[in-house]
Amino acid sequence: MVANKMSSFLKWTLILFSLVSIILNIVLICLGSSKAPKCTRTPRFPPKAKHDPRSAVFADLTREEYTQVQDYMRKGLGVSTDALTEPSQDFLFLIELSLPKKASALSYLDAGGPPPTREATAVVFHGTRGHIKEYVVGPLPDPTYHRDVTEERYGTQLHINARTVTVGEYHLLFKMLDEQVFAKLGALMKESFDVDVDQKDERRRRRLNAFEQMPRGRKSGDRSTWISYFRDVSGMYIHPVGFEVLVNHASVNASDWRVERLLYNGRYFESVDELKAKYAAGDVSKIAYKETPDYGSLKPRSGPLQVAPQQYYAEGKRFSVGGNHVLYLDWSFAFGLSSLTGMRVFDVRFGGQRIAYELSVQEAMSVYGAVTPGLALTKFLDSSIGVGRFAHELTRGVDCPYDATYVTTHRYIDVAAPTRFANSICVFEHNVGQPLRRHFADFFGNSYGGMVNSALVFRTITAIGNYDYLWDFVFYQNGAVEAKVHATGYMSTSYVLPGNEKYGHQVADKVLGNIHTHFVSFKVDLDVMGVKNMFQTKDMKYVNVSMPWAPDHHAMIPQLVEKELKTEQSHYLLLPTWLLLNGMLLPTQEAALRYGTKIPRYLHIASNQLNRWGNKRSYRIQVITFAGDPLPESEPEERSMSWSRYKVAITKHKDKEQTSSSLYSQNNIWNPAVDFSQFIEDNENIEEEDLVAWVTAGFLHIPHSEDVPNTVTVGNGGGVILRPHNYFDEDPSVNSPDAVYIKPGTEQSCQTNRMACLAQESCSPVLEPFTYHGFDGAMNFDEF
Ligand SMILES: [Cu+2]
Repeated sequence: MVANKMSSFLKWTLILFSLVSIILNIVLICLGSSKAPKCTRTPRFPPKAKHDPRSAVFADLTREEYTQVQDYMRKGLGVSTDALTEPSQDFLFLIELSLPKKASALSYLDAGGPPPTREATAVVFHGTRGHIKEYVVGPLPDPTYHRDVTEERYGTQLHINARTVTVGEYHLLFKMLDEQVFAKLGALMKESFDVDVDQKDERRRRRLNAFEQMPRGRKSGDRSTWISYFRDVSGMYIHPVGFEVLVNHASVNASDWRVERLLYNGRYFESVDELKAKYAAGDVSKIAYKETPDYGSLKPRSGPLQVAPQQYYAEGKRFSVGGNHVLYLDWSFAFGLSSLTGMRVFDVRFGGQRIAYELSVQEAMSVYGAVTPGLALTKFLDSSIGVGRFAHELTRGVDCPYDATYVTTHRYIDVAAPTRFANSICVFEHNVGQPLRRHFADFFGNSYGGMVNSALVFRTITAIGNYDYLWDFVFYQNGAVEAKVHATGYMSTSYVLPGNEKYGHQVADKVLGNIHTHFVSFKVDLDVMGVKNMFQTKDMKYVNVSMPWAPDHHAMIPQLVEKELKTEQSHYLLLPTWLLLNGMLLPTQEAALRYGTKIPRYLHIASNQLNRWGNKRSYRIQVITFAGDPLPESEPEERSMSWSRYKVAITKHKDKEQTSSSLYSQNNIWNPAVDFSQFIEDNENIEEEDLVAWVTAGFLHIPHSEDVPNTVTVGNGGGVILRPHNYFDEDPSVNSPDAVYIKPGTEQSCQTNRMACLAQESCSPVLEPFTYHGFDGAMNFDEF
């Protein structure tokens, strides 16, 4: 009985305790949440300006517009839009926005002129006729005309072999290699690479993956490609197996294609049959298959632990994305993402005043060194594959801050229908982790004044084959804007063979990380107080000066050296070198500043308008680069990358000179459709003209073991900062509401220091759920 009573007492005590505990928990949670309410999603203050719908003139085509142009081209020209169209047919490869002429865009934006006609560029690979055509199709949204602009844009016809290798051509190439190479080398494949060519079940068949060398041959019209093979594991690019095949696919008819050469374990063979016979006869040093560790995998080797710090918007976002127009504090700009050239912004304004008409990526190029054919002659020009084409979804909290604004884009390149790339651009404001400016007044009149460096980042990341490029445009509150690139992803590697050690470092068993350069071309069309600008340089020199108060005392004192450069290139470049070498001519100034020459440290696009202090208002072009040497001009491929000769080259703006490179440069590298050096050959006057600065930045990459599995972004980048220089009368960030000022006695006041009240005002972030659709637009050759 007693025991029973005791147990009932215990039961009720426990129930009571549980109830009290639940109520206490609810109270505590409520108290907690009242302390930290959810952060507002709506901005505390509306943007200073309104979105400008006219920025739509720079907007990429919508999905509907792509479809309209596709329909028009299919019906009007009878071109195929099938993804597996063969090279011998006529294939609609690309549809892109055709940019408006600058004069008509400016008339529309600034002078109330009519909107420029919205048009698309359509690229057709006319396999039936042996050439490539670029058409302008318009007006959008309901096209009624098309015009062949090939000759107008490039001054030449484009041979069909200047085309990018399409999915349709790859499909045929892989089929041919399966039939003519792999099927015939069963024993070698099994013993050397554990590849079972007879396995009928595709999903169970172990295979090798292909990666190509470019350019494809030695002269115009060639289309012979060395294909290197890699293990079919994650991070295939760092698993070369020592097997490479040279395929001639110059004919548009796949039946004419043939294997011209093979490389196996460092030895060359004329044909598959020769390799097969010599292998069977034991006349070949064999590669014995060995299971390799999965060192290229990006699977975490430890589970998630404590989350890294997160930034959130305590009072809503201070920027706004409306259509393709962005507003951020004093900044505004329009944006686009070209399949070919990548990220670009237009009509960039600070305080309502246009600073740049266009700031864009043009090309990403690299030159490799190796002993193996797969990388020995490799010069990649990524815009021929598409610098912006592979902008897949950005991962929240990794590729961009979790709570960034994400923009979905559409593209039409080598597809059957426009492709949607969800969340492929991100925009965010963040604290870059250092003050923009600050001073602590110690000795007299104690005070502290400072301002956080909170800047807007506009980003996309494009995974072009092995490498992933981060493209950032950063807008700072002092009126500076930065364009930069960082490389990550997998480096290209080759199989370790004798003599290869000159070309890099070994990074895994039989794997060499090969030396290469990264060069990136940016177009910087600054308009400083209008389009009439000049190019100025500034630097320093030490001058032996006598001191005014003691004339016999001389000292070397640094002085400012200012110059205005009046023509696109110097006259001396047009004269024989011996004149220069003999010192008979002093080089005059040139606005095409070659790498390897002494370049003034300050480069400016300036206006004749003066600031309050009588100085020419200007923007400085500060190039951040660790580029390797440009390819010697004696090389026949150099003309395709002649932009990379110059750290900065200034040209007079021309609509015809829209890009420094072209879609056709890679596959006709010896006779390119665009040779940048010709932009400056006419040596035009650049005084009081509309100027464009073409900037080359990059880095020399000597791969090392820490490039496994991935090259990291830290230190692997380059870019250009455009900084106001006598443009304003003082630093415009003095007007920023982020500025903080503290005097003795005001340490706790929030009047000029929001930080003092942050602890009381804190809120908990409202986050979007995590989603990922990155695989939606991915290429997958397994499916063909
Ligand atoms: Cu690299």
